[in-house]
Amino acid sequence: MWNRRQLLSSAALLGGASLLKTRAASADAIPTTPSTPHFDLPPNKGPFPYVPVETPNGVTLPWKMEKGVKVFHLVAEQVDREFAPGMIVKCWGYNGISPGPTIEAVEGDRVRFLVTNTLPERTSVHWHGLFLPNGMDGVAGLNQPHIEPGETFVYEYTLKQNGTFMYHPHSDEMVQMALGMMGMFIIHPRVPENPRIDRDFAIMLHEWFIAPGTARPNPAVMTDFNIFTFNSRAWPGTAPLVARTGQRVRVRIGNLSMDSHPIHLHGYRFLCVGTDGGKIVGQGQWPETTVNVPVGSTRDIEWVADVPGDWAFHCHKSHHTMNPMGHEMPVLIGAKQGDAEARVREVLPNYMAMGSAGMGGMMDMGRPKNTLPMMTGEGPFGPIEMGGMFTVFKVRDGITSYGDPGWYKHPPGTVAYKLT
Ligand SMILES: [Cu+2]
Repeated sequence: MWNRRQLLSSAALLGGASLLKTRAASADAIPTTPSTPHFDLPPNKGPFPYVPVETPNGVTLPWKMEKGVKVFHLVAEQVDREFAPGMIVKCWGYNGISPGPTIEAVEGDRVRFLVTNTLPERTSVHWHGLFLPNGMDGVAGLNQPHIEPGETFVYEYTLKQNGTFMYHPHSDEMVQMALGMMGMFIIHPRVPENPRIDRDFAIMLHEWFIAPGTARPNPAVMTDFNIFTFNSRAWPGTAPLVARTGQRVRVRIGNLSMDSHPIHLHGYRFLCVGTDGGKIVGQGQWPETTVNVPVGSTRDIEWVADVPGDWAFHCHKSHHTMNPMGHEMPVLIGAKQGDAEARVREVLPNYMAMGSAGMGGMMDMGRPKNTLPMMTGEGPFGPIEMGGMFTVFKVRDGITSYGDPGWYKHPPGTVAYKLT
């Protein structure tokens, strides 16, 4: 198997483009079809005493009531997750999906989680940010025995707070989280919120290293990741966030990756209204256009969608809106490359010299199978040249469905134009 250094040094040698030609053999066959999430309970039926949270590209965990207790079933298992068309990743997750289904409940609920482990190694579940009895906190070895393969453990406690929290393993945590085991845990307040939230989204951030041409994330990589995701989907695989003009929107963002992610919304300012430490009230809320979500934290942001359009929503670290590329290559911006490209092509027919005038035109230079283009996505005006942690907040007047409404149709005279 090619290691990262071999890929990168060959990239540097050939001005960067050769890594895209590298065939990396993987011990794991690349899956061809993604699995669909499965549950042993039917979907929860409303009406609920809250507006249900929407997990873009994800699902909500069903439950059933048993003598006043909300009973959930989480199955820790291996899953094939499509990050975007053309790339399926061999992850670990819960109930057929990574991130695991979003857990939704109400402050004061008594909740019981059956956790079944079908992984090849032991696991546990930690409930990040929750107030609970020490023996329910899920740190294997410290608070409970590990859940061995084939075993089912029971966690039960009463929800004593509201807000945005998370769940993840605390047993071989480094490997299991690198492979995608994590999920959001939303607790609604007992008293309905005022003003009411119309659109409530949950997004789990994550970053991965998946060598070009392979399908298994590499848990040993600590800093130089090459795939960045919202709910384990990378642009152009990320679903848009859709709202009707005038609606109050909240996005709950969780981060269990190895880096902070400054998440930016175009066209608006929002208020930071909560963390995994709880709600921020009144004067404590502050306006931003970018919210930094530190590792091991959640952030809730809220605003009123009063301006129609297609507004970009993305991580502001520019490499986090890219799909796989090598990072240790010489800079060729402004370099005179002469006939180098033609000469290299004599031995590597598909070689393309790395941009002397930038990389914008190099959207798709060909690549190993199961690997996304570095910058991609086609918009109404041409290539969008993005990847990774990028999606579009779509606001429309008078819509009656939250399905993708397509591209925004700009009123005449409101689009930047070429001077003639
Ligand atoms: Cu980021």
